[in-house]
Amino acid sequence: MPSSGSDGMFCRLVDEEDELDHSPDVQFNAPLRPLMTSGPGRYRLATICLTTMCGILLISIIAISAHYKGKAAGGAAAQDVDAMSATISKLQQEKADLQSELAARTAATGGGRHTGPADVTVEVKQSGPKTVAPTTRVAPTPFLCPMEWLLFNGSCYYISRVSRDWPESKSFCESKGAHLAIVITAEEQTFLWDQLPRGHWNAFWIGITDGHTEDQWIWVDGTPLISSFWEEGEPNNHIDEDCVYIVKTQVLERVAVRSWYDAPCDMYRRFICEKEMGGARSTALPH
Ligand SMILES: [Ca+2]
Ligand SMILES: [Ca+2]
Repeated sequence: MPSSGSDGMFCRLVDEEDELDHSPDVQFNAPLRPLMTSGPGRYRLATICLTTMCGILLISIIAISAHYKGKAAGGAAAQDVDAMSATISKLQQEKADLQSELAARTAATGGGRHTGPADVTVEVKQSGPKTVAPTTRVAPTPFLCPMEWLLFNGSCYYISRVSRDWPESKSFCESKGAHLAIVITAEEQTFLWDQLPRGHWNAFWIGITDGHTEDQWIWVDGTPLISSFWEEGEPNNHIDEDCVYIVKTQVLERVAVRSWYDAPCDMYRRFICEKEMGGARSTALPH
């Protein structure tokens, strides 16, 4: 039988199969063979079509996914670039700030030759009003003595290395803003005695004299002698002796509170200067 159109072929195939089931006839076997062989081909075609469509669909899905994935990745990368740019800008600003601070410190310290107080000044300028004022930090300490001066009970003492007569010793102390030592208490006397070196006849002028009226001892600040630390037999004005020194010899039995001697004022001896931290005393007796 001729075959034209798939619907006709399918209907005919069903009818002929029905006929074969109910009245088998060898005459129908020949025309049926081509129809039986054409069936699987049609399914194959449909399968190919579906497979192709699935393939296209799969490719489309993959392409779309890749597109959006790339887009998302691009967005993340853009965010990373923005963050890095912000970080770079911040670091550049910090670098500029540090360079400005370094320049200010260099200018304040005179090209970096000095440190200390100048650094404090820079810190105050940059920290604003909450920072402690520089005057608070650099205020002089009330009980500091000059170098080579000894501190005791609010006074600074200087023991000379050179020898002078009494007037020259007095002038030297005054040139230092001090005076020849005025010894009031046994503690002060003992302190000074302990600082003096021992020697054959180590003698040190202090600030008292009876040069104006014999045997009336007056300190260089104009106050009279009240407590004294004379050696036994002193003062004796033996050879017109109007000035006083402390003697410390090699004899260990000698003690601080018996160590004063009156002696001629033109003798060259070492001397002791004293400077009160409060500057209370002044020299009142020129000699
Ligand atoms: Ca005398
Ligand atoms: Ca004497």
